[in-house]
Amino acid sequence: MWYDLIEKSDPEIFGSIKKEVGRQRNSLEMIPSENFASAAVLQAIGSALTNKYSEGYPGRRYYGGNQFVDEIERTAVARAKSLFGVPYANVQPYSGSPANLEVYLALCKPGDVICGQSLTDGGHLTHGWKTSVTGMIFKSVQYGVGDDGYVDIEGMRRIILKNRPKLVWVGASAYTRAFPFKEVWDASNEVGAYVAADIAHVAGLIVGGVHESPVDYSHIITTTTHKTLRGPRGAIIMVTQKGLDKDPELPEKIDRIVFPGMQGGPHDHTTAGIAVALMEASKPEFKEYAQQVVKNAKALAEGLKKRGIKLVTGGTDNHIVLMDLTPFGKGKGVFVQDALDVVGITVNKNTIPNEPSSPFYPSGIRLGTPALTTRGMKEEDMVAIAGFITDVVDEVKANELPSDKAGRVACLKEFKAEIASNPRLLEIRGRVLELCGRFPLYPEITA
Ligand code: DSN
Repeated sequence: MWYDLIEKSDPEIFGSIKKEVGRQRNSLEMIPSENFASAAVLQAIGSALTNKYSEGYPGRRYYGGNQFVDEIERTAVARAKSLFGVPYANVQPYSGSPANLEVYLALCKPGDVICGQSLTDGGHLTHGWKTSVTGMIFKSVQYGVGDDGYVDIEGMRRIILKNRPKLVWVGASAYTRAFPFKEVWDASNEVGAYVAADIAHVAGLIVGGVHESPVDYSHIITTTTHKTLRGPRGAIIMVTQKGLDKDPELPEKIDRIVFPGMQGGPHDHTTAGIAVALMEASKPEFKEYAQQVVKNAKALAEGLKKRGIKLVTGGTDNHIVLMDLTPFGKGKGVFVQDALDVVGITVNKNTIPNEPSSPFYPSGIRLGTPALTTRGMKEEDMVAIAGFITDVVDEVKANELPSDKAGRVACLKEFKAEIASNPRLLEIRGRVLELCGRFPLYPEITA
């Protein structure tokens, strides 16, 4: 048993871990940024490496005793360089948001103009959204999507040419189509901007050859390591050959800003987990996995459409499907997310382009297939899941949000209490449990 020591020493925390492992096993994890790291990755991040301090870089640390940590970090860096085809990688960023901030601080000064895809059009907070520090300390201009849900290429070009940003981001968190790497690169080159591709969502798909790589269309690439890449929570910053050609000092600038600029000691246990995940991602089985993630997303999209659900862009090229619930009214995402929770389908409510409601009460639901594909599910399972989801939507779509804040809070409280014992939802819960039972998760963990 994996958690036998915690069980003895701290039954309270053991109980919570056990319940969470059970939740992961008995529900359908469809948040597209989540995945199930392998048991080998879990062992690496649960190792005694967590005890070490290693400020600095391999061969030049501030503390002694780093000979084995050096081996691990050198291996992780070499694997990242080889897997993504880049000349430089830093594996120390604590996670995606600090990695992106490190890129800004390496290249820009406060007040510089920066550009990225708007959060409400699927972009990420750290690409200059107003409530992120990146939108507060830099002058952020944002591009978005057109009425068809695809990035508005002409609009993006106009914004870049007019505002002449220092740094342009390409990449997003709720976008179901291929990222326009070349188009952003071409526009940015016209004004001499640095291009940073944030591939956090699609890194595993790139490795698997089912999404284009930005290696020829960016100076810098950032990624988290825990989404489609299926590693531990962490991040990597890479510099491409194009980046080195533009600025040979980029690697040094990034190294210096990661440490000592923004971070202290790297999380060596995470570095080991990243190294293990990168090794796993280099295997032929991982390519099959990535291909299946996209096949599953397409099957899910088709299944939902057949049952009358509208999708942003009408489908998907990647691992994400974005349901547009506006045909049933505005702000329905919150009801559907809560009802899906009752049946054991874990998703997140999400804004849709031209959102008629608000980010907290949005009109969309974001779905993803990376975690279900790791469990071994295939297209026919996605079709079944599309049926569960549409049954849930049908059950709750008539609920209306009051327009005032206090009314909304009371309405949602009442709604949650009602759905917990809704017979139709409980019947669907039974079908979800039966499906989960056919795809065991973490047989290595006996807790
Ligand atoms: N929170 C991540 C996501 O869900 O897409 C992005 O950082």
